[in-house]
Amino acid sequence: MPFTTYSTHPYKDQRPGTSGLRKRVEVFRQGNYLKNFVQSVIDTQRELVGGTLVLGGDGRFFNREAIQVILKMAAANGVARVFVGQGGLLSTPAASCVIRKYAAAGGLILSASHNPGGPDGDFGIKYNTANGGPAPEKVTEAIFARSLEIANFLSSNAGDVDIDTLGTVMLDKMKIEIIDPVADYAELMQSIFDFDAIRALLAGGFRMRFDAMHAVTGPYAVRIFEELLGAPAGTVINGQPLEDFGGHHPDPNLVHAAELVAMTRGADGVDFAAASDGDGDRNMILGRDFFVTPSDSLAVLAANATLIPAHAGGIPGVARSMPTSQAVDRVANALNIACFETPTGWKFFGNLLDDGRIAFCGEESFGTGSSHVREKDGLWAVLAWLNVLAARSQSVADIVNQHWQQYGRNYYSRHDYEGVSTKKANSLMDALRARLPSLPGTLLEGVEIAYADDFSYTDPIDGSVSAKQGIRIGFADGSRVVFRLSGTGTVGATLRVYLESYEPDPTRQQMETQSALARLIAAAESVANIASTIDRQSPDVIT
Ligand code: VG1
Ligand code: CO
Repeated sequence: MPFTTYSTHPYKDQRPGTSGLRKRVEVFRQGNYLKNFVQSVIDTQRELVGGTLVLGGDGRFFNREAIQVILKMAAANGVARVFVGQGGLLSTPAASCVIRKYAAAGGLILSASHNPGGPDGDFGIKYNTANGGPAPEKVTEAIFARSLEIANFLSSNAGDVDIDTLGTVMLDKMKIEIIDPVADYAELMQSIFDFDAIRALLAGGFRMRFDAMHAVTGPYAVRIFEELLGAPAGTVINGQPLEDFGGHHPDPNLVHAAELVAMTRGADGVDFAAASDGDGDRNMILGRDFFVTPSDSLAVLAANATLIPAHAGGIPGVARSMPTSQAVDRVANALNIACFETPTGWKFFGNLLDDGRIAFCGEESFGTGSSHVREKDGLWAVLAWLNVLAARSQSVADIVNQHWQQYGRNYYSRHDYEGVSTKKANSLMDALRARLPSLPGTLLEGVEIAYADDFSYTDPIDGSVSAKQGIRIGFADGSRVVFRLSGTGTVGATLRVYLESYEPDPTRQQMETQSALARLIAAAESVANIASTIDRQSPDVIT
């Protein structure tokens, strides 16, 4: 017998959320938790049998162990070939690139994204389909349903595989190709951007830093920025992937990338700085003394798309997740191209990208990307900005300020209340839902509510409907407050309150964001009674 069967324990709480299955490491290590998920994927995604699987992760604690488990299960289940990133590494966008390039049936990506790692941190796994994108809801629902009923799984008795040496090895009858995790991705980037122009920019005294946050993008950034584009050694900081990310949150925002932000301050500040998250799909963009919000970043890149060689002929359309600011809508309107509003989560962009309706898309949560892969892509966003900066020979601040003058500024902020009791968070949302029909036409903090709804999305390509995606309250002056609960947290519930106002007048575009949004912050409190319902006086994180 080439393999053994074991009994499994179905875990009823493992429904994959916004972005795959995410739990504490200790949960993944208990019993057959990981194996149950993997067998459920193989049982429901039958194209894997006799097909090709892509496998890699962000290098966090348990990554290497999980890869060995998955390889043995893939072999016993009849997967024909697996591409594994050397050392078990593949960033999320690179995995998407490799799935597409080698026409794999799908991929398993090991990451809990920006959540902390280490033995006491989080682990995660997600399945991407043949288009390179996150599994759509009908696939994740099928995997979940299967996980509740499976009684056994298949695993080879073979020993561990050396995943650190490039080349081909066999595991029973399955072929394993250990690939350079960077090569295919770097080649794709060179086919999109003007590397010569960026090389000239970096050779001309322009100073940049990239913070890999001890996560997966380190090797990618060193190869692309320092080796291919000639940036000086030291341009990439925290470039060594570590199992616990050096004890930090690999989350590229103003709080967790404070060291990088400090490098952009004052007369000695660098011209450009950027950071990426655990699995390399998020990005933060900074200029000297300047933070570009992710919503503005998407709008600016869309407005400047034709400066990027791959998009010189223009883009067909753009998309943003519902809570993302409407800055990009104004650009789409001016360019007379399509603009789609989708639920939170990259999977909702997949059909629009596959169908050629959009080329750029983004989320307020530091996610930006394009049609080159089916995941958001941190380094793509950084290269897109470098390409625009090289073509325009202006500072980051000048480019964004000019953008606001032309299109108006969408002041934007997200307030997160973390680790809230699930019961209280649900009761806040339920109470709001109950009030929705009575809100339109009433005044809140002196401004009339134009509409109030629970966002529902009908996919224009396959007609699938995703309901209850977050509560939108829109005001007559174009401002908005959005309420939704996170689908990626691992402790209690996280309430996210998204605030946005529009300012067309250039003389009022230089306010501090929280002051500019003060009226909306008060409106959010008065409509949802946040403080009393969830027992919190102020948000835990403001971005
Ligand atoms: C968060 C973000 C969402 C993003 C998701 C996955 O989800 O808000 O925009 O798509 O994380 O990001 P939630 O449900 O917690 O709000 V990540 O970088 O997996 O990769
Ligand atoms: Co991520």
